[in-house]
This record gives sequence, C-alpha cells and structure tokens, in this order.
Amino acid sequence: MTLRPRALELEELDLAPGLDAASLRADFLRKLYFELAKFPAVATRNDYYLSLAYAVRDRLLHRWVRSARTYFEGRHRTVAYLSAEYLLGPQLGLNLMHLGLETQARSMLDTLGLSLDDLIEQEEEPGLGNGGLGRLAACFMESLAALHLPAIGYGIRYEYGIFDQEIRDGRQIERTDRWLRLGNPWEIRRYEIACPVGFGGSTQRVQDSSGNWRMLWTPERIVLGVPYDTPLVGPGKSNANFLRLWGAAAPEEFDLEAFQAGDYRRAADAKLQSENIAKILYPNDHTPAGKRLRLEQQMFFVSCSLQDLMRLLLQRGTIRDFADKFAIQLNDTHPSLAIPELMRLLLDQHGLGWDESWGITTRCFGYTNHTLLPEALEVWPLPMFARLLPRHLEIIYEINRRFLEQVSARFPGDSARLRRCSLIDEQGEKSVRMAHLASVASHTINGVSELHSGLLRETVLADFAELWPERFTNVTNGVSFGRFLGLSNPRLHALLREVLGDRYLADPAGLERLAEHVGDAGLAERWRAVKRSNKQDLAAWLQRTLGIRLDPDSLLDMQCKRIHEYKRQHLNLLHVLYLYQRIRAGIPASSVPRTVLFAGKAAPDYFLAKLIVRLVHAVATTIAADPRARELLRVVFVPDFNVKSAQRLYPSADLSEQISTAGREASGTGNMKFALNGALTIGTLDGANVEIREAVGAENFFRFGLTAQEIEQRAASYEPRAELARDPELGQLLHELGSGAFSPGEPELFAPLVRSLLDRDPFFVLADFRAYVQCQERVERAYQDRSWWAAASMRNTAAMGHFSSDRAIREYASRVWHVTPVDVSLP
Ligand code: F58
Repeated sequence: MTLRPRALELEELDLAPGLDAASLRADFLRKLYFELAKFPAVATRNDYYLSLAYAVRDRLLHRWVRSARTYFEGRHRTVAYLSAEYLLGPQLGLNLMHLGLETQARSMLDTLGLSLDDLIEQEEEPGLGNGGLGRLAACFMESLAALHLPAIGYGIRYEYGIFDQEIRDGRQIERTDRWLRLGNPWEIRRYEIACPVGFGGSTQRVQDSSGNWRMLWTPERIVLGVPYDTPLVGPGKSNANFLRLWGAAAPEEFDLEAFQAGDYRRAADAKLQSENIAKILYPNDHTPAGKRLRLEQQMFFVSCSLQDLMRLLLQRGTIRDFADKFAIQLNDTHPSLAIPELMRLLLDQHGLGWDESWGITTRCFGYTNHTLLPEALEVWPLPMFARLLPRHLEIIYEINRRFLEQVSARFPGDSARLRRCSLIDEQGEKSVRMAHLASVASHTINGVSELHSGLLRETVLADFAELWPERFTNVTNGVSFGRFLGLSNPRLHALLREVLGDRYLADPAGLERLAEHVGDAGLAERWRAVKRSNKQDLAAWLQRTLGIRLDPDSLLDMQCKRIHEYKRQHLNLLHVLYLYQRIRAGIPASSVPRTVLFAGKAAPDYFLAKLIVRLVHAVATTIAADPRARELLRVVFVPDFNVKSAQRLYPSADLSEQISTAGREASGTGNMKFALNGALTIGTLDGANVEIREAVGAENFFRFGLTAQEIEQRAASYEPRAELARDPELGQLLHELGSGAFSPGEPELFAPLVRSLLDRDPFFVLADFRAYVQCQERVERAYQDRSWWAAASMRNTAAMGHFSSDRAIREYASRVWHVTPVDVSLP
C-alpha cells in the first residue's frame, strides 16, 4: 500500500546532489563514515571505492526518480528487455563519464592522496553473462538510456557469474566468481516486492463463482523472486533506466515445525533449494547441461518480470492496456517461457478469454535469434517440462493445436510440414522447441546481421518465414561507443574530439567525417602515436600483472572471444605453426615481428575448446624458448577475458582476427569493437564482418576463405584428408602437432584435435588454411607500409558509425517496439 502524506510533496524530496568537486568530496567522506562506518586510519581501498560509488549512485538516483516519475505520469510504451544474461562490466568509470564527473572525482581524490584509477580498478565486474549475447544486452541497456527510451532490463541476479579463468601449467582452471563478496554498491534491493513463482504440482478444471470454467494450477513448490535494481544512465542529461535482476528466496525462512522437532537440516533444506535457482550462471555456451535448473531459472525470471509489469500497469491502468503499455523483447529463446506465462496470467489470473489473451501476447513480443548452430537451439525434454510446468505445457499444446490448424489450412495435406513446424518435436525423445514457440507468438523476428537474418529465413525458420514473411527482419548488432571508445580509449577519444568536435559521440554517424582527414600526414602521425602508446600501456600492464612480455613494436594480432571450434582459434594457431616452421627453416618469411594474442574462456565441459587453450600455451612456450624465433614471433594468452580486460585489449590491437567458419557466427560484436579502435580485420565473410567490410571498403579489410554458400555446397562431400594431398606443408604441420612436437612428455596430447581435423573437420579449418596463410602474407606486406596502414586504420574507425548500439536501438525502437523517446526534465 502506498501512503501519500500531503505535507510531503515530492518536489521537496527532489534534492539534486551537486556535481562539483566540493559536493562530491563532502559526500564521499560522508559515505565513508555513515555508510561504511570507517575512518581513514582503517579504511581499505575497497572502502574508498564503495564510498565513491555510493556518492556517484546518489547522483544517478536523482535522475532515476525523476525519470520514474515522468514515466509514471505519462502514457508511454515501455520496453521490457528480457535476457537471461547481462555482461555489464564495471560501472564506476562509465557512470562518472556519463555524469560528467570524472575530472571532479579525480581532482578531489588527488587532494586526499587517493587515485581515481586505483578505485576504478578495485571494482569487481558483474559477470552475469557468457559472451556476446550478454554483452549485447548490456550495450542495449546503455543505449536505451542514452536515447531517452523508457526501458526495464529484466534478468537474474546470479550469485555467481561466469567462472573466473585461471591458467595453471597451460590448463584452464575454473574458479567460482564471487563477485558479491565485497559488496555491490550499485544495486538497490526492493524489499516490499516479492513475486511468487510456482513449480510442479497439478492442474484441475474448476468452476469459478460466476460459473465459468477455469484451470486451476496447484504448484507443488513456490519460490519467491526479489528484485535488485541497478540504475543506468546515458551521457549528458539523459534519463535513467534500470536493470531489475531477480534474486531467489524461500517463502518461509525455514520449516519451523522441522526446526522445533530438532531436524535442523530439513528445516533449512527448502530454503537452500529455493535459493539455488539464482545461484549460478549457466556456464556453458554450447551443450545442454544442468537442464532442469536452467529451465527453472528461465521460468523464474520471466514469471517475476511479467508479474512485475502487471503490478506496474495496474497502478494506473487495466490489464487490457498491457500490450499498449509494454513492448517485450526476447533476447534469444532463453526467456521465451514468457509466452505461455503471459497467457497463463491473462487466462487464469485475470480471467480473459483465449483470443483476447493471444491478441495481447502477440502484440507484445519480439524475438531476436542469436544462433543457427543446431546444438544451441533450445529444446526441452517433454517429460521434464510436464513435471515442472504442467499448466504451461497445456497452454503450449493449445497454442500448437491452433497454429497447426493454420498451417494445415494454408498447406493442406502437407504432413511433413506439420511435423517440421510443430512446437513439439515428436521424433525420438519428445521435446518442446523454443524457437518455434517464440516465432509463433512474436510479431517480429530478427537476426543480428544481414547474413545471419538471411540464413535464418532460409534455413532454421524457413517454414515460418514462408507463413509470415512480414514478421522477419534484420537488426544488425551494435556496440556501446561510450564504453568501448570514450571510456576505454581515452587517447583516441581525445584526438577524435579535437578533430570532430566535443559531441561526436552523441552522433556516431558523424565519425565518418574523419575520412576527410585521412590524407593529413600530421594527424596520421598522431593516430599512430596513440596506438603505440596504447600498446605500451598494455605491455606495461601485462608485465606488471602477469609477468608477460609484449613488444609494442610488433604487429599486435588479437583473437579475443569465447574459445570455440567454429571461431577457429586453431586455424590461427596453425598459421602460427606455419610461421614458426618458416623461421626454423631460415626462410625470412617476413621482417615484421608479430605478437599473436589470445584471450577467451572455454566452456568447462568442452573438451576440444580446453585442448585449444592448452595448445595456445604449448605453442607459446615452445616459441618463447627458441632464441631463433622469439624476437620475431610471440604467442600470448591473457587469462580471464571479461569486460574489464577487454577494455584494456581492444585499444591496442593492430589486427583483429574474425575468422569463424562462414555462416556460423551470427554477428560478432568484438569485430566492431576492434575496428572502432582502429584495428584492421582479417576475416571471413561471416556475420557482421560482411557489413563491416562493405562499410570500411574491401581494400581496407583482409578477407579470405570460403563463403557460407560454398561451405553449404561442399558440406556433403567434404573430405578433410583430401586437403592434405593438395597442401603437403599443412600435412607436415598437423603431423608434427599430432606426434607431440609441442607436448614433450605427452606425445598424444594434441592427437584428438588433429584427429578431429582429419576425420571430420566440421568447421572447414583445413579447407580455409591456405587462403588464410596467403591473406596473412598480404597483412604483413601492408603493415610494412606505415602510412597506408595508418590511413586504413583511420578509415576503419571512420566507417564504424553504423555499428553503434544507438543505431541498433533506434532500429528496434521504430521497427520492432514502436516506442518513442520521452523527455525527462532534469535541472
Ligand atoms: C552470440 N551468442 C553470437 N550466445 O554467437 C554472436 O555472433 C553475436 O554477436 C552475439 O550473440 C550477439 O548477438 C552468444 O553469445 C551465448 O552466449 C549463449 C548463452 C546461453 C547458452 C547458449 C549460448
């Protein structure tokens, strides 16, 4: 219940904290005393970080309250972004930048003998995502705020995020990510909100008081969702949106009866079981594992989120306004249980009829697909689904029955098509196909690059595209320029501000004006100097924190992303082995010293990916031990790739490796971040590479390899061993690798990798090898022409405007969500 004391007009509460150094300093000290109960003699670096974060948070909250009030009073459509992952990255630096407080913070800390950089470094990032998909959700939330679009990002507050990666003896070791252990100053728990979510049990047809038949679901178990909110602002006087992440709690703290009977274990069991739901992020980016818990997580967060939307709506409107008030975006199929859950709430709790409920549902949902890989398309075993979500399964059956009727009417007698389209896969172990569910209920279905959206229409969702061509569209991904240029590359940012004006980030399309300056030799010199200084900084950091040596004068060649066969880190490594072989043979392949840097996590149970990590280390060690080679060639692995380390890496790359098998990488976003920071790309025609190449010009992009179409054509008859007959040098490299040349004492170590390449090579590594080597030769020749390289680098940055997440969000806003900016007046 809300209280409205007349004497307490909101205006009086609208206290805007000052943005000058003196007010910030006063607040900073106050937080140290009154929030943390510390004084300087005993305060730690974390205390100072927390004090600053709390002081900054107050300044965000002010905007948030203003925005919330404006949204509450208006009749705007709000975006509800549903995503099982948000890879937010550290907040302090970005918030300071957006609030325009960085200089003030730096100077006031200076006067206290503290360093802002140290406090920024202290922040532990929330790693609540696996990779590209989670980071995209975070970029989108940043852009939604920047563009003044009302939005709530809903997800799960995992107690443990993506594992921390350590390397021991060249092997990946996973460590629990205890990101909350030192406190999280950005979140606010809302104690008064708790959403019950049911699991298991049974359903029954009952008659209500007005004589209508309804389904009554009696769950066997209830878990409570409790919200934790994180405010998010954009640059300048932007609105504030927020991320609402659900933590799990038990409805009763413990079983009191059991406790009184002395059974303490049983007393606490139910509580533990409930809390498990939000315990840990699903750490696997390709195979289905921990299935049941994962299904529970998905139901848990979408149910909480929909209940929350209804609660917000009913404060001012009626349930029938739901679709006018909210546009719900499904970030892949992970939140697609929201479809039957919304239907259930409308039918069973609000008493609407099927047609009206379905009308509301289909006006709300948009679905973004992020993968075509068959093993990553979500399906749930039917028996498990039935046990856990009996009412939802009934609803899915009814959706399916009506849908298949439509299909039959359009394509009479086509039973093969019915089998293909059905939401239930009837072959083998029956299962629920989540991509089909999402497609049937969504008004708009999009892929994340032109190529990917085209393939989606032609392959995985071809039947749906034939039925409803108007639903299909493309929204190419984009990245946050604020974070991945403004914040992480201050030198380049300063140079661009000088050339393009202070506000160039507000309109990324304006970056293209940089192209007019490409002939300016003075600017080119400064451009190179920025890259060189960034490389020096990276070298110093690697030396200091990991004891790794990096030569800032070498060509810095980076592949930073999850380790996966389709991303082909092993193709990159084969090229390294090729270069090494040439050096040993005394062939001066090139006079360009090169550092090949890898970073990325392998899924804990993905054997070949983990073997690739070992191979990177084995090759690095072998080359580093060889005095003939180590000045010309080095391999470096930077452990624990995350947003924080990514921000350090992108600005200093010369060359960006985007070498996935064509047709497999839906879009990629690292490709955009590297190019934005002036790296040139070596890449296949895959995902957004295709559009990046068009934007920067083919002459400024090193393209190689088979196209998606060629791969498709060759798939049935591809024989990897036949590649060796054509390329004996490649055969020699594989032979060496397979026979232990890089694993002394363990000659068989890399044999499984070699066998997989020779027997099946599902990702066409061998087929693309020679083209890749030749393309790398072009890279080396080009790198020797310093002024050409600088010009191409500038052209890359200049052409990146299109790949800003602001552009992507504008497209979603106008073509998918039909939402418009709302101006919040900020003093
Ligand atoms: C990625 N998907 C795509 N999935 O691979 C990448 O091409 C694209 O740029 C990006 O999405 C954004 O659209 C991705 O990161 C996951 O991490 C899933 C997490 C949940 C388990 C299955 C993989």
